[in-house]
Amino acid sequence: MDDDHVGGPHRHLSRRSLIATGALAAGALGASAPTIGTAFGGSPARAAAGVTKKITIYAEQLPGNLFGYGLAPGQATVPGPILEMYEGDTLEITLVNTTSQRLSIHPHGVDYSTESDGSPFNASFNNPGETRTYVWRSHEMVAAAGRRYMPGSAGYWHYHDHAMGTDHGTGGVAKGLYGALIVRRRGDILPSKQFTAVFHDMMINNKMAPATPMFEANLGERVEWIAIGHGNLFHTFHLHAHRWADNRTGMLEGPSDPSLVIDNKDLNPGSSFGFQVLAGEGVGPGAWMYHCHVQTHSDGGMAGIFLVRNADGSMPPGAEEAIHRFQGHTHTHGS
Ligand SMILES: [Cu+2]
Repeated sequence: MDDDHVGGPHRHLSRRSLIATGALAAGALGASAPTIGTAFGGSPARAAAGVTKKITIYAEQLPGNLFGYGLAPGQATVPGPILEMYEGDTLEITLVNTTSQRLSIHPHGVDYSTESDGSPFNASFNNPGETRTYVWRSHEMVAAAGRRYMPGSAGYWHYHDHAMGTDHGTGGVAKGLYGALIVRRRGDILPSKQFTAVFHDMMINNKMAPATPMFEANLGERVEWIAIGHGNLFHTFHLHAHRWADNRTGMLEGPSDPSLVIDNKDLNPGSSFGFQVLAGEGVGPGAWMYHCHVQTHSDGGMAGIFLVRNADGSMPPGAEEAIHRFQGHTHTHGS
């Protein structure tokens, strides 16, 4: 994955993905990984054969009473960087707390010890100014006795603070300490662009329309969305003119894949999902909306634009006008 084309030129879309070249190399070697499946009758499950990737994340205070995670000093964003690993990989995160607040980083979906839990309950957090290492492990699907398959770690997950404000990180989450965590299965198709949309209270990525992110892609580009819910409200994520399969990847495995095809999905606090679409497939370029489908929420500012440009990157007819209408649109900012 190339950082340069993840996110595009707009600052609020800036993302840095963390697919390590080492992880990609390990993926290429996956076919020769030791299998434990034969012991259970030739299952496709494999033992973990991953790599350990070490990264440093800086938690910083941002303008507007926000906080963010970043991969370098001064680079913190809301949401934080998209963190990625392959099943079997380990992510060793050195979290540098540059703030005057107690905080941590707590993942969903992966394996960790109590020391890496990120909760004050387990005395696992960074005091102000403190640096602490958190270790996130992951594993592949394994076959257990009786031919039942125990799930691997692959999924569209997320991470967030679990220590600022309260023992649950309520203050840190409210102020932007959250981001997407993707665990891929070896062989998964990689996207060319990635968007994180966090529905949190009455905001998307801690912003209300028309300041919500405008996600941009060219016609036909393979775009990956990661949707995350936070806060205290029930939300539904809806994307105009695109649809996906309600399964792990958002893609159908074949013509008879029974996965439901949807264009709207519940996005409740703590939940997350992801999917890939080909931008504008079957519908063409244009300024398409994404929004919360709880009506008072979309009216209140939980809406944004998915701008699908022409394949050559030029603006399609009507898109500028639609964007201007959106930006001049009045939102009730009610709840
Ligand atoms: Cu909502």
